[in-house]
Amino acid sequence: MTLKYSILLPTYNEKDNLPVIVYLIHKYLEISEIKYEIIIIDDGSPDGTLEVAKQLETIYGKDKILLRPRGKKLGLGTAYIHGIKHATGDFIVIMDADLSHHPKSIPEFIKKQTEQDYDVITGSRYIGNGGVSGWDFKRKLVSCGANFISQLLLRPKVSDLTGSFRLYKKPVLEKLIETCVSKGYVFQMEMMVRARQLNYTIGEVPITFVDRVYGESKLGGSEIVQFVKALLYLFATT
Ligand SMILES: Nc1nc2c(ncn2[C@@H]2O[C@H](COP(=O)(O)OP(=O)(O)OP(=O)(O)O)[C@@H](O)[C@H]2O)c(=O)[nH]1
Ligand SMILES: *[C@@H]1O[C@H](CO)[C@@H](O)[C@H](O)[C@H]1NC(C)=O
Ligand SMILES: [Mg+2]
Repeated sequence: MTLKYSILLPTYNEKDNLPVIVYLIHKYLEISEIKYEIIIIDDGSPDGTLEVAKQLETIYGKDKILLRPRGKKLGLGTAYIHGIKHATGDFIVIMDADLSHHPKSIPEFIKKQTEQDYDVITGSRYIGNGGVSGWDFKRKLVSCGANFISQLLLRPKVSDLTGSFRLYKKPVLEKLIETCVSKGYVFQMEMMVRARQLNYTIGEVPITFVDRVYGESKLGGSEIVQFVKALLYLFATT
């Protein structure tokens, strides 16, 4: 039996990025002979992302591209939950659609997963030849700082806590989502902390994170305050 991988792509105003990311996923997974489906969860993007997605559905076929749109912007956390409900794969890959996460890593995640039958594989900017590209000093400082403090407080033995490029066994992801309480930025971090608590095995693969080309970054003061609050909450309750 061939294993199937469901790739969740949540989108909000990604009309320029979506055709590129879908093409790259197709390219890298076809050459590795990996069976997959792409689930696009668009939240009523005003830029017409859904129209672009419909064209992609025609090009690649309804078995490869599944459109599961929602009427309005309801947030990333619930977008994943919505996507998982429609996933038919044995594994779920979660990634951003803005080209920050390169699809060439997916076959590497899969290879790593099969090595020791890991429950979760996480992309890491902080091991091996992983890294970031296109970030200014402030963004690097905030990201490294957030990761460092989280490591110190939570000790999860995962080098990149705040990343969001990951592969999960489907039942493991369902269990983790059920267990997690937080929303927003800290959600990814809590997933790793809970995974450790539940004794799931986690493998790491180095990735290079590339800053989005189109659109502004949303990381501001209020996100940082929110992050610290949520971090302290996790620290106090786990
Ligand atoms: N469906 C859905 N997708 C979203 C929502 N918010 C963000 N996304 C998508 O989730 C992914 C990650 O969001 P980004 O906006 O890139 O967040 P980020 O990487 O922290 O910030 P940037 O610096 O702007 O890249 C992208 O593919 C977005 O299009 C939402 O409310 N609903
Ligand atoms: C995880 O493993 C530890 C140590 O072996 C054990 O004490 C704990 O009960 C386990 N937790 C779960 C949820 O299985
Ligand atoms: Mg992004």
